[in-house]
Amino acid sequence: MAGPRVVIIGAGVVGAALADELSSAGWTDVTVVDQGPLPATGGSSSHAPGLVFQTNPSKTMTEMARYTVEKFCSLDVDGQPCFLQTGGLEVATTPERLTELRRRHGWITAWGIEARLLGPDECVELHPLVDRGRVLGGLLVPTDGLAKAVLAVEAQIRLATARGVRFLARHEVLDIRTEDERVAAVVTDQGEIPADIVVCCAGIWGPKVARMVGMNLPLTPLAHQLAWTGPVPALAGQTDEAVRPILRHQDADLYYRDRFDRLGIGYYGHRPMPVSADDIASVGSAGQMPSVLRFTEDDFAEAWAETQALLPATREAKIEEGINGLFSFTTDGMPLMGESPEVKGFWVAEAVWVTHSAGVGRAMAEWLVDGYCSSFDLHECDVNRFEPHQLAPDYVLARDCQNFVEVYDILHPLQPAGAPRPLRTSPFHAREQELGAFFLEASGWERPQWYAANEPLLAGRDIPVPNDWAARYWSPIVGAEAQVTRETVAMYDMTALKRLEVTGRGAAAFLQYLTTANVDKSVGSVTYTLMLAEDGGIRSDVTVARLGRDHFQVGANGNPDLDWFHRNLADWRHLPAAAGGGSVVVRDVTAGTCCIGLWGPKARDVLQPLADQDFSNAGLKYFRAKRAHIGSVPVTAMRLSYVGELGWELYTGADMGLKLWDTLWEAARPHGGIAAGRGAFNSLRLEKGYRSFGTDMTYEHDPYEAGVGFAVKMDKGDFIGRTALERRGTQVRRRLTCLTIDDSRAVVMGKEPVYDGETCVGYVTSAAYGYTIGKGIAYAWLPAELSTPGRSLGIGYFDRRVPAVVAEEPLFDPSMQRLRG
Ligand code: THG
Repeated sequence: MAGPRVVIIGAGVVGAALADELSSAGWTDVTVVDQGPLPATGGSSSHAPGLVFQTNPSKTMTEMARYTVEKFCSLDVDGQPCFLQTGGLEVATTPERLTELRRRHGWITAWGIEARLLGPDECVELHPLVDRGRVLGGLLVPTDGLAKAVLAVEAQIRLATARGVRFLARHEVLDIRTEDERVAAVVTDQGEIPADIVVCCAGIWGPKVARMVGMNLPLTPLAHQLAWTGPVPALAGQTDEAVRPILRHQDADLYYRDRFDRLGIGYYGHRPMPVSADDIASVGSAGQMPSVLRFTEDDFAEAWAETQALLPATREAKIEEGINGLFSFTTDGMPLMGESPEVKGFWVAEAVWVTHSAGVGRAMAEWLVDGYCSSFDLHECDVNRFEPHQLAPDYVLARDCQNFVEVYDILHPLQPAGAPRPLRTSPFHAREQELGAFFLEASGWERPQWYAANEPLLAGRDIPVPNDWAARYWSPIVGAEAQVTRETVAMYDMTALKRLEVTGRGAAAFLQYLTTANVDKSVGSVTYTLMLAEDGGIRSDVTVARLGRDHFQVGANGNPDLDWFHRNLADWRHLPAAAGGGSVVVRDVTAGTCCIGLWGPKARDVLQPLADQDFSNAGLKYFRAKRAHIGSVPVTAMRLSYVGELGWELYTGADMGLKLWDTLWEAARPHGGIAAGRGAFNSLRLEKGYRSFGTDMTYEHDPYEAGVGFAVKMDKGDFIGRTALERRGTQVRRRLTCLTIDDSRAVVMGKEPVYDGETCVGYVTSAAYGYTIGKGIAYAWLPAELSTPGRSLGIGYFDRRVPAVVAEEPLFDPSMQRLRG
């Protein structure tokens, strides 16, 4: 009844929240160990400044922040509140920032939290210390505020303790004992604690703890400056801890909070100061606060000057104390949550800030108890999302430091990470460079967005130029490449598409169980199918090609897919051989192979003369695969197209990739063929209505509302998620909906709010201009009753409302003549 034996390592904001949530869900055989005293353990929670700004480009992060706010508002310790709901104010002192605040207002509105854009006078009214002459405007989120982290830890410890959870202070974890690739016990300096499940919530010590089970945890503790002024005369007599909103001055990498008549000042503008987790003392040996380093005054000089400029009243005050406090940063700014890929029962909830802590505690508790998380979509948080190179210490350190530098920067959604680049290059890379490719990055792969060499194609074409923001990382060439794909033929570098090979006697049965469509078809079949979680949410959409009786190639979306296969395989292996158990192997073959998508009405004219196989419609039908030679290159050809045109994905080994490119290129040129980039690709797939997993649909959506119910075959045998789908039925409350935009300059980017009149009713997932249909396209999640074709809505875009109309989809070739011809 009490659930499995759980040991949580770390009693900071995350560990305490998890203990509370687990015990409230009925798992009470829980022990929380911490090397420090309670409730101020000496980790990051103990010195966290406590500012909770909920606004975030990630819907999940905003929702976890919102949960934290709501929970902390309901907690107190002997009457002392755990949250001071002061509101959160971000001010702009540059025109660029003012524009950025409008974008941020869009996100927070889209994610369902009330927020307001303010003029300069209103900013000063709310925060009278702000110099009216310096601010151009602000963004106010009234529910933001100050978390009292240590109090919140204490409150949650009390709740959990009352349900039987044990908290062991001053227990240093020395090792984690495993048996048969499972956790067995946590070894502390005061003896062993047996465990079925261990959850590492050790914050900045996380990498050290994870290494005890051989797990590489990609986070870096970085020092961040927090200073406190002495009394500010203008604040004299303030008897409440905080009366003004918490304040961000992102143009100068600064934030502020009240503490009676003093101010706390946080600063991200200094040089990155990374610290290796191994070099952080344990609490026992360092006294109270190994997560707090000495304040380096020189690094703060500019912050103080900027502060006196924005808040002139601080000129009458002095900096009295300060710290360089350690926090965790990750390569993509998201937390690390989930189970070790190798040691069963070892879980992590790491790189979590106070802002999201209670939400993460909730999510982890659901995940552990139910096997999935129903309150939050965790696909961006999965600890197993990383490609192997993203776990390299050099990469992690460089990216984490860069994220520190960029923490308040205005980042375009398409802006690629800077260094280290290039990392992964396809065999076509040299040719792409010769064609003047403008590269963006995908899973470390350099991927052309468009090719400068295609500039002459613009002659005679009228490609609409989008507004300023959408015109970044864009060229009119994108439009020309899209149109030429529909007119003649184009080559697309599809190498970044993750490819998994599934082989062995049980492969067909294994894949049947993991996916929603029937994939146990004839050799040569290709099937578009979904993978679901137990709750019926979409885990991924994949193509499954049967290349032999016991040999499948899966076109996947990322490392979480590989992890999902391995995780389920571990259970599958226990099945008797008769049921296919014990003989399935899953391998990521992406790096050793490559792929060109050859698509367009002339694709067959290019390919057939080069091939030793029949590529006529009779020779290889739509969604069929076969092996062939293209010139001297052995390929696997799959007839399908994410851009919605006749053609094939052509796969070969990395060794012959260049030869494949050159062979196709030479044959395509006389037909007017080109190389085309991802910009065109994205526009074409939206015209065709093809969803992109992780953007348009994800864990929180079921197949019917996402418009991919056709890929679910309830008349096949059992598969993961089937029972949940039966329970849910095909009725939907909300729907992924296609909108079109007539104003050709108003190209939106994704994550914008969608309005019905003055009410926000949903949000955009992905968008592009459709160069064939001559309209802007935006997919959006909307209530089902609003998703009827012809309905007029508005998209909130910076300070504008872009009129949009619900459209029948797909917008291009609904009868599939292009693809099946
Ligand atoms: N190619 C391959 N695998 C992939 C992708 C790909 N796996 C990941 C991702 N992309 C999957 N997404 C899609 C989306 C749509 C289609 C293929 C992959 C597609 N859909 C047809 C349709 O909806 O009309 C399929 C219809 C059918 O089931 O017959 O083609 O790009 N290899």
